[in-house]
Amino acid sequence: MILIGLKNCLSGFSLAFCLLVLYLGGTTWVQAESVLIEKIKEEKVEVEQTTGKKVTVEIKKFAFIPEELTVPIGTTVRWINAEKRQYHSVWFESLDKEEADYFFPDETYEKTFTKPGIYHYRCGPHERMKGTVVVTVE
Ligand SMILES: [Cu+2]
Repeated sequence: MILIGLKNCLSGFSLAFCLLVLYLGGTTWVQAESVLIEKIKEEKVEVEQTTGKKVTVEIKKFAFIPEELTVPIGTTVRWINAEKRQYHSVWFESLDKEEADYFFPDETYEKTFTKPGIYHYRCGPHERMKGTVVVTVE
């Protein structure tokens, strides 16, 4: 294939020019292939989303337990308010400008993480209550 291209090309141009053209053509093909591979990976990630597991974070004595959590992509995190009387919220300030709704003892809040990253959150009414969810690709 390359030899045929080289032969055709050589009929009118210098060898160096022809090799350059063939090289650039090859590079473009490699780039197209890597884009395709990325696309396949993305599709795989979508499949994983539907098979996501659930992880629970407890809210007790004005703290998120565990405070930091690492989960694979597609996981649904469920916060349960385990206080006796106190309401709280789970507010991802960088994702939502509007403060999240409060939830009361024995109530839950859920969020499914579909993109890898480090997600910091806090409780709306209690600024000192902070937590982090780290979402990994696998
Ligand atoms: Cu709170």
